[in-house]
This record gives sequence, C-alpha cells and structure tokens, in this order.
Amino acid sequence: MPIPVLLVLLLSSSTVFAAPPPAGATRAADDWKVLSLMMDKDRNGKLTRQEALSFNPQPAQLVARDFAAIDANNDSVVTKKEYTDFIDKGRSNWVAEFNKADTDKSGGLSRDELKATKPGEFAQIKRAFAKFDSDSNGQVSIAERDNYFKLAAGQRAARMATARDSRSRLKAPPPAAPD
Ligand SMILES: [Ca+2]
Ligand SMILES: [Ca+2]
Ligand SMILES: [Ca+2]
Repeated sequence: MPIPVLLVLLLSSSTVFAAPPPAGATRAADDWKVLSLMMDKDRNGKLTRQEALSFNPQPAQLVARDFAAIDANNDSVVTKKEYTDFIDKGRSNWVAEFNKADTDKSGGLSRDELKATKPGEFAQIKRAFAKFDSDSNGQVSIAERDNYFKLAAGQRAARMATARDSRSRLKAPPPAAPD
C-alpha cells in the first residue's frame, strides 16, 4: 500500500475512532490525585518540596514492570499481600544468593567471592565495589549494600532538585537594567 494512502487511513481512523485526548485540566487533576495519594504524607492536601523529594517512584515502576509476576493469583489486580509477598520473596532470594556467595561466611562479599559468582549476579556491587564498601574492609556487607542504595536514592532526588532549580533560574527573566 502506498504510504500516503496508509497515512490517510491512519489519520482518518484515529480521528473517527480514537477517544479525544483528555483535556489538559482533566489530566492534571488526575495526576494530582495520584501525586497527592503517593506523596502527601501528612494528608493536608498540599505537597511540600520535602514530600516530593522523599518520594520513591521505584515501587510504582516495579509494579508496572513486573505486574504479571506480582499478581500471584493471576486475577489482573495486585493486592497489598501480593506486593509484600513479592518483595519479601525477592529479598530472601537475594539474601540466600548473598549467603551462598559468602563462601568464608564472613558476612560480607570480597572481590574474590564476587569474582566466583555469575557475571549478572551482584552486578552493581561488582561495578562500584569501593563505593559499596563504605568501611573499606575489602568486603561488602548486606547493610553496606542497603545503605548505598538508600544514599543513592537521596542523592538522585537532590540532583533532580538542583537540575530543576537551575532550569528555573535559566527561565527567569533577566534583571531589569538600571535606568
Ligand atoms: Ca492478584
Ligand atoms: Ca566473605
Ligand atoms: Ca565493608
């Protein structure tokens, strides 16, 4: 089929059959509902910068990405129990892998112990070993790993805030020239 015909068909079918996109105001109102449900910790109907910064979007991304795996009974909805079970299972699988890799049972993974694991396993620790090993004892413990991710999430939020600030500074009108 020549491209112009296809294009006309696509254009006309989308105009005729597709529902009109939600008006900006409706979308914004829907977004706000979700934002306030997720971030408004003190439930006062307003968001502070601190609330926005401390919000972790990862769980939402995880549910979107691994929905089928989390929905254990396959009824197309995810319940609190399914979610917490999924997280608990993931965590205990990871801890089991960690303990298996910790061959000298020191409570931490050394570079040598990591080298003996499969390439995809503990990939982030392998890539940034020194950053994870915060007490520099040559091993990464579970607590060090947890702490690293907690810090990384905080830094990410702070970086985003800084980027936003510099963007809005750029957009600000230049100071009026003195007359
Ligand atoms: Ca379910
Ligand atoms: Ca060890
Ligand atoms: Ca260490």
